[in-house]
Amino acid sequence: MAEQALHEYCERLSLQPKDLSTTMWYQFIAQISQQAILQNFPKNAPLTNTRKVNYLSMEFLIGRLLGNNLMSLGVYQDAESLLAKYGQNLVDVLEQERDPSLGNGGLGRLAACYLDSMASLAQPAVGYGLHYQYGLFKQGFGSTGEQRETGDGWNRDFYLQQHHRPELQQTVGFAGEVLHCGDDRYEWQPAWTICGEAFDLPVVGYKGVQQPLRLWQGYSETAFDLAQFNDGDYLLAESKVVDASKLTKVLYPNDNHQEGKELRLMQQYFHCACSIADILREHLAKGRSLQQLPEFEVIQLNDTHPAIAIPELMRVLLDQHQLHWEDAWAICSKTFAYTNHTLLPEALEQWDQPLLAKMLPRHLIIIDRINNELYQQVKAEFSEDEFSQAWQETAVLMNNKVRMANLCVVGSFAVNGVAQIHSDLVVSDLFPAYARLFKGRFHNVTNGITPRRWIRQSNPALSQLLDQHIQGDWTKDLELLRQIEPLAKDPQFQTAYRQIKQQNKQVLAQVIQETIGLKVNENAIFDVQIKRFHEYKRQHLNLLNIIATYQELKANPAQECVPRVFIFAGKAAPGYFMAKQIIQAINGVAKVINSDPDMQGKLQVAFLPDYRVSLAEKIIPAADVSEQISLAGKEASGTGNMKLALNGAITLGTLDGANVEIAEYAGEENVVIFGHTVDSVRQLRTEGYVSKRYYEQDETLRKAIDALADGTFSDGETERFEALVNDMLHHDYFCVLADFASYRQAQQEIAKRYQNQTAWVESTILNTARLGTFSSDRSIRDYQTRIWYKA
Ligand code: NBG
Repeated sequence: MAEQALHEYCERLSLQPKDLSTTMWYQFIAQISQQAILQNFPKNAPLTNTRKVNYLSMEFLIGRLLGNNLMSLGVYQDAESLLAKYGQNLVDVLEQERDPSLGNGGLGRLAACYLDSMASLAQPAVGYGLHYQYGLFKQGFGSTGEQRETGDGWNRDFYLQQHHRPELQQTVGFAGEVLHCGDDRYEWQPAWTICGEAFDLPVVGYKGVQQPLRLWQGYSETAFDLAQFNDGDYLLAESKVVDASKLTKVLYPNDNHQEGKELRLMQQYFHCACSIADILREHLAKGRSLQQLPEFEVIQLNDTHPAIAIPELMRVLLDQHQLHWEDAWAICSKTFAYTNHTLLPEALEQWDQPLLAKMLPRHLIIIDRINNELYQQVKAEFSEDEFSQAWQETAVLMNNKVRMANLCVVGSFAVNGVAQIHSDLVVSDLFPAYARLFKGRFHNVTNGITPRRWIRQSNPALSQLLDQHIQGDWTKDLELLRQIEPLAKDPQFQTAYRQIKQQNKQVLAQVIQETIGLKVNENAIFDVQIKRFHEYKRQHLNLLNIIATYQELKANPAQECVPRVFIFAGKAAPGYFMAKQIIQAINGVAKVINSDPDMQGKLQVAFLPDYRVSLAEKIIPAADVSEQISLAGKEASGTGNMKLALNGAITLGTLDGANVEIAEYAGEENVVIFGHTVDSVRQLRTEGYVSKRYYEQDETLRKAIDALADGTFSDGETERFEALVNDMLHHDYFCVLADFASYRQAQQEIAKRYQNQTAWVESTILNTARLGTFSSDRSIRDYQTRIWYKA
C-alpha cells in the first residue's frame, strides 16, 4: 500500500526513490498520513449522550505533528521500515517539519496535551483556537548576547496536516451602535464585520478517536508588513477599522502578562464569537434545544483569554434567540467552566471600560447587568461590615476596568486551579469572598503531560526499556510505571537505565555542538532550566550560583569538583526588559566561562536559542537535574517539571506549583527542595524585605553580583547589566537574594548525591516509576469527575 503510494509519488516527480531529497520524503510521508487521517476524519467517539468539551484557548502549542500522528495511527514502524529500505532515517525526515508555535509556553502546551488526552480517552472534544500566520517569534542572539526576534512564518498556508473547512465560515461584528428597543431588548448594529474561516488540524488520539483542533483565521488578502510588526506598530491605532488579515496575523508574545492592546481584545472576541457560533450551529443541527446546551456541551475557558465568550453566548441567546435574561443566564452559567492559570497581578486580565464600550458595546451592557445582579447577591450574603471588602474583591466592573477573571468566576459553574497549592491560593488569597458566595464552585485539577509525546516519542530508548519490563500499555495507563519500582535497586536495570540517559546526553551534546558550537563534557551533570524567561522563574538565581561556582573554582583550582553543564533555553517577551537582561547576562557569563581553559571539563554553560517543542523533546530526555526554582507561590503549576522528572531528572526546586506534589509522589529523598515557602515569603514581606542586607552579609553572593556589575561578563562594559544588578540590590521582588544561600546549598547537595551513582540512578528510576499520576490522561479524568460530569 505505502509502496504503491511511493511508486505513484515518484512517478509524479519523475524521480527514483533514491533521488528523493529529505524534504520530498517528508512530503511523501505527510501526504500518506494525511490521507489515512482524512479517510475517517472525524472519527468520533461512539455516539453517547456525554457532554462534549469545547476547549477554548488562544494558544495551542502543538509542536510537530507528523511523528505523533504516525504513532497514533499505529504506522510509525511501517513508515520507519519503508524509509530504511531506501537508506532513509525517519527521525531525520520528521525533522523537516517546522513546529507550529501557536503558543507562548506552558498554558498553550497544556492545551495541546489535553487535546491529545481527550482524543486518546475518547472524550468528545473540539479545540478552538486561532490560525495565526506568525506564531511565537524565532529567537536568536546578537553579538553581545542580547535576544533578537524574527517572525515565525511557519508556512501556515502550506501546512500539510491541516484541512480547510470553508463551509464553517462565520461573520463577526465589531464596534457600532446598540439600539434599545424597549424592555430588555437591544439590537447591536456593528460598524464593520470580519469573516472567520475554519482550519481543522486533526488531533489523532492514541488508539482513540480523531477530533478537530479548529483554528479561526481572519479573512482578507492584504499583505503583511513584517517590518512594521517588529516596530510594534501593527495596531492601527488611528483607524477605526482593522483589516481582517491583520487580526490573526500574529500571536501576542506575552506569557503571564497582559499588554492591554486593542488588537488583542479584537482577537479574543473574534476567537470567541466564531467558536460560540460554531458550537451552537452543531448543537442545533442535532435537533437539540437551547435549554439542552449545558446537558450536551461544556465550554472550558483556558484562562481568561476567552472570557468574552460568556457575554457573547448571552448576547446570542438574548438578541438572536429572544430568550429572557433569566433563561439565558440559566443556560450560560451551567455551560462554562474556567481554569485559572496564574495569580500574578500583571497577568490577571482587565480591560478598559471605554475600550469595551467602543469595540463591544453590546457586551458591555450585558457585563453591566451581570455586575448588577452580582451586587445584589453580595449584598445578601455579606454583613454591612463585610460588604465593602467583599465588593472590592468580587465586582466585575471596578474603577473603569472590566475584570475578566471575575467575569469568569461569576459566569462559570466550576473554577479550578492547576496544582493543589495553587488551587488553595486561588481560594485563600485571590477569591476568598467568591469561595464563600459560590460554595462548591472551586476545585483543583493538577496539570499533566501526555506520555505519548513526552516519553514515547521523545525518549524512544527509555520507552523500549519500559516496554520490556511493564505488563500492559503504559502509554495509555501511566500508573503502570509503578511496575518498575521494584527494579530501582536492580543492578542490571540500573545499568540499562543509566546507559539510556548517557546516550540521550550524547545526542543532546551533538545538538549543542551543532547549534552553538560548544563541545560539552558528556560526563558532567546536565543541569537544565528550560522555560519562558520571567523574573518570578528566577533564572538569575541559577546564574548567580553559576558565577559563584566559577569564582570558587578560579580561586581553588585544585578543588575537587563534580563537572557540570548548565543548560538554558527559553524566550523573553520582546517588551520585557528585565527578562531580556537576564538572557543577556547568561550569555555573557557563558562566553567567559566557556572560553576559560581553567573551566575545561568542569563548568560549562550552554544557552540554546529558539526554545520550542521540538527542542524540548531533545533536551528533556538528557537532563540530570531539573531546575524548578520559582519563588514559592508564583508558579501556578509548571509542566516542564513533570516532563523532566518522568524522564529521570532530579527536581531541584522550591515548594511551588506542582513541585509540591512531585516531591510527595517521588518521595522527598528523591528530590532536592530549598528556599522560602509561601508562608515564610509572607513573613519576609511583613518584616520588610531588604535584599541589600543579604548582599552585605554574604560574601559569596556579594562577589557574584559584583562580577556582574564590574564588566567581567560584559566585555568591560559596566552599564550592560546595571538594571539587573540594581533591581537585585534595591527591589528584588522575587526574593532571589533571600533564597541564594539555600539554593547554593541545594546545589551542593546535588553534587554530593551525583557522586554516588548507584543511589542517584535509583532515585531517578523512582522518579519515573512513581510519577505516572502526572499523565494528562489523569488530569482529563479529574476534569471529568470533578467538573464536566459532576453529579
Ligand atoms: C501558566 C503558569 C504555569 C502553568 C501553565 C499551565 C499562564 C498564565 N500560566 O505554571 O504560569 O503550568 O500556565 O497551567 O501562562
